[in-house]
Amino acid sequence: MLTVYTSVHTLHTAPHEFLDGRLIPPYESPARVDMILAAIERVGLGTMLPPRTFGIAPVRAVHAPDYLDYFEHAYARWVAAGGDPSAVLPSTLAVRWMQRQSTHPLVAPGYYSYDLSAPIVAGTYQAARAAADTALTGAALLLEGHQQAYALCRPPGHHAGTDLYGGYCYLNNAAIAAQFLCQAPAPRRVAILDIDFHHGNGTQQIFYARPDVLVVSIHADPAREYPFFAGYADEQGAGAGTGFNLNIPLEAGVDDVRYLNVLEQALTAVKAFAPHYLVVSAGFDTFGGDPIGDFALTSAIYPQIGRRIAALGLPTLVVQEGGYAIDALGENVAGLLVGLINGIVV
Ligand code: SP5
Ligand code: ZN
Repeated sequence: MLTVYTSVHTLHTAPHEFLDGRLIPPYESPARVDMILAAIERVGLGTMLPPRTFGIAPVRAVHAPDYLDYFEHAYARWVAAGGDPSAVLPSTLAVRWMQRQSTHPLVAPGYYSYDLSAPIVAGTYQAARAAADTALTGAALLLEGHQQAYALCRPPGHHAGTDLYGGYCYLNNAAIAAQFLCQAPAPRRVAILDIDFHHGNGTQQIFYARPDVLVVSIHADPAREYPFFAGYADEQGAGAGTGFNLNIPLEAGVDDVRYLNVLEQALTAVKAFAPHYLVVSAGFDTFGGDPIGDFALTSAIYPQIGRRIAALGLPTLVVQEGGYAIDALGENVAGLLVGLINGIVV
């Protein structure tokens, strides 16, 4: 499996996050990547490539210019204005009938983010850009004829929308890669399958009115789990995109048998769309041991998920999203990748 990776992700290390009123150590940490790298080496999964640099254009194809300008300069401007140097985190959020713009360095974070779990530190922008380049490199490998690639992205991306960040996500790596695949060389249909425990609200928003990108997400019912305010089954797309967004919200305690059943349903929708490319937003917080998930999947399921995805026979880019059971994360990721390799139809 061609794996795209760079150590630039270490420039992003959040000092903390807020959860249920408590300031706690971040679940999303650089150690996650160390575990994944170690497992990939252990299993001997093959070639590791550094990302190429694509510049800002493919990022701008997904995210708003004012959002990118804010994000690039957020930390320096925050510190210069007297914000705590440990990280950018807003005190006031723009919600519902209070959505006027503010460019004040201490206030803009509350306009561009929607929760208190995505702090910005000095290297966050650079790390997020490197993660986007990592996903784009994986997409380029598909365009060059490779059947599969794995983008070891960090920070993750699927909660980031066109102009909004949160949930440990700043730039939507999977969406940026999918958009890149849509355009080159001719118009193409791309399916995104999101198997992170949490609904991919950012990805949904980015492609909600688009008929050329199918978004399918299997996740914890938002009535009970993050991101709470999106991810219901009746969110099916808008305008020309109606029918091209499929949410499959699930109950707590989902086990391997139940999950594979639901996966079949998701894969049937992907197949019916007949995409040219598949992008998988791969989160591993579906694992039973995950500290912030409530599914009951075992490590044995990930190779089976990989096999079934590969059986679609589509050029497939796997983009790393969540997964916080650090001790099992490497095994689970490697399991998915091994399943993908073994499932290739010849
Ligand atoms: C990329 C990704 O997986 N982001 C997830 C962000 C989730 N942040 C909020 C977590 C809420 C957890 N609540 C349940 C705690 C159970 N002990
Ligand atoms: Zn997640």
